[in-house]
Amino acid sequence: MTTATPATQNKFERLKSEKDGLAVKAELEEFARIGWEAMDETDREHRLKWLGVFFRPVTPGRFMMRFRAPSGITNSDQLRVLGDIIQRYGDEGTADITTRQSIQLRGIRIEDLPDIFRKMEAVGLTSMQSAMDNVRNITGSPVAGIEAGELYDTRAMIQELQDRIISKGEGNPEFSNLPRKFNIAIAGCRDNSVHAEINDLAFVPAFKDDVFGFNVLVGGFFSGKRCDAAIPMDVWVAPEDVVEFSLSILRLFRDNGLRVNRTKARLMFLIDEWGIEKFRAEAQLVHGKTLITAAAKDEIEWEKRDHIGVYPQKQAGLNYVGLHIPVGKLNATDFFELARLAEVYGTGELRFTVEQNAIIPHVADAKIPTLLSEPSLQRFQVNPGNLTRTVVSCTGAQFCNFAMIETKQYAVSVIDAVEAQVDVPKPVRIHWTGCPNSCGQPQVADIGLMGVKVRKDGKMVEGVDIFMGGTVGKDAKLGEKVMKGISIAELDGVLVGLLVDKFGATTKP
Ligand code: SRM
Ligand code: SF4
Repeated sequence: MTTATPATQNKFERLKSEKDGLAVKAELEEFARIGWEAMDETDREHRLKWLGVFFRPVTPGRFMMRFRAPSGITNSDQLRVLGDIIQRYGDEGTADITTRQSIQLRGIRIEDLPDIFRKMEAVGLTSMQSAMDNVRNITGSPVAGIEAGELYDTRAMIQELQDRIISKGEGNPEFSNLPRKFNIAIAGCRDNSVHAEINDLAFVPAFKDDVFGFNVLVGGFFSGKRCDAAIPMDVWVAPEDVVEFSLSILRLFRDNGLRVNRTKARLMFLIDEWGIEKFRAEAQLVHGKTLITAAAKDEIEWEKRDHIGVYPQKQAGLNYVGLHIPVGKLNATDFFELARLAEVYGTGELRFTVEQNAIIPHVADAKIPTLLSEPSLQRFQVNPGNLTRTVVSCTGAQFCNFAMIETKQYAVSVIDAVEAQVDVPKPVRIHWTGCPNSCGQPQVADIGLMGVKVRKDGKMVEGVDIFMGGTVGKDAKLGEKVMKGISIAELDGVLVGLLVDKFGATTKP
């Protein structure tokens, strides 16, 4: 492992070498007994994140928990446990669907953690290794296994990969000390509903000599300092080798990734240092077998879809129903309601999307009209406006101390204001992110909004820089900054102008 010498170690490398993050799992009862204020600061603010538990400087004493949902898949038993966990915290108990198809809960008290972990285990929920220098939730098509046009059902391989990386939720020291976070996406559909190009490791469907498999992309990432789309590795992997190949890349990154400067520790910097040919050759050595060169083209041919609405499944007589969850926000009652809907109308399964929405699969044709008449579908709509349906937003200032601005509330109020002024002929994907870390992925949006402070009339106010030109799916490309320092007060007018000029919108009388 290329570990910096102690003198040059950054703070995070030092804290990892002093004590593995996973070690705090055995100390949960003790933390619950002594309370958050008495805890060792490094355990509280950093190592707990190896269990998916985040100290929030904005709400001290009220922790956030990030769960894993491989391919975004969950079920009604898990939803009830999630609702149950936050119900006891009243208004402070809230939740968000994330831009990696998982769930975050808020309001958590340290004294409840042992009980929460027991409840999670009983329904197969895990939050292990969902933060810090670990592999994050693995994204997959939210309609895997049910989509008529899919090329490969990736659910089992994504679950197996997660199980191997975190030892089925036990926590796995083999992958608990990566140089930095690591994102993996596996696409089995033609529309790239996983944002392959912004992951450190991505698999996109491709036929090699008429055999189905995946072309591999590596090094995609966003950070405050640099954003890059993943680049082709010139490797094609058969489906049965995806899990082992991914583990080989993780071992390669773990043992060779740069660890001195944290802002240069993502996989792309190792690729920069080595060049892609050497990276490929070293990966082959770790993997222990000859890598196959990439297929000439991949099968990502469709425009991105949002899955909102009612769609027939490949299983005759069944449908999946995509519900719009405004900016991904849920409370305890919402979890219970989604669990009920999933059980009454489907099989109890519910899936999350990277657009922070939810899908109920397996709804029989005959049940569709009654489902659509459910009162909760007034809020979780199947046919929202062309702007509302595609809004994505990161956490923002309400809970994130990196944020330059509030995001989720503006995402709703500004889009409401814009939708009142224009008719937009087709969905325009607008993504909000509170700071350059880009958790809300403004660079993959039609219009991306990144929070900044703006000087107006001698005062600093909240505002955004505007990105445009991001495309996902076929010919994916990252968007670029086109306008700077637009205050929130003037934003709806600026967006109306852009929508009319660039997206064929017409102003309402
Ligand atoms: Fe993120 C840090 C929230 C997806 C890039 N991200 C954070 C922290 C943990 C910062 C903090 O401690 O406050 C945020 C927690 C705020 C909170 O209380 O919720 C945070 N990131 C999120 C989520 C919840 C945004 C959302 O509203 O959905 C997403 C959780 C995904 C998940 O389920 O695991 C989230 N973050 C992303 C993505 C998008 C993606 O993965 O597709 C990115 C860009 C892609 C990437 O990572 O390359 C992203 N987050 C970052 C970065 C910049 C990474 C870097 O290399 O510098 C940071 C800062 C860091 O890690 O030091 C960060
Ligand atoms: Fe926080 Fe910035 Fe990420 Fe938004 S983009 S969640 S403000 S770190």
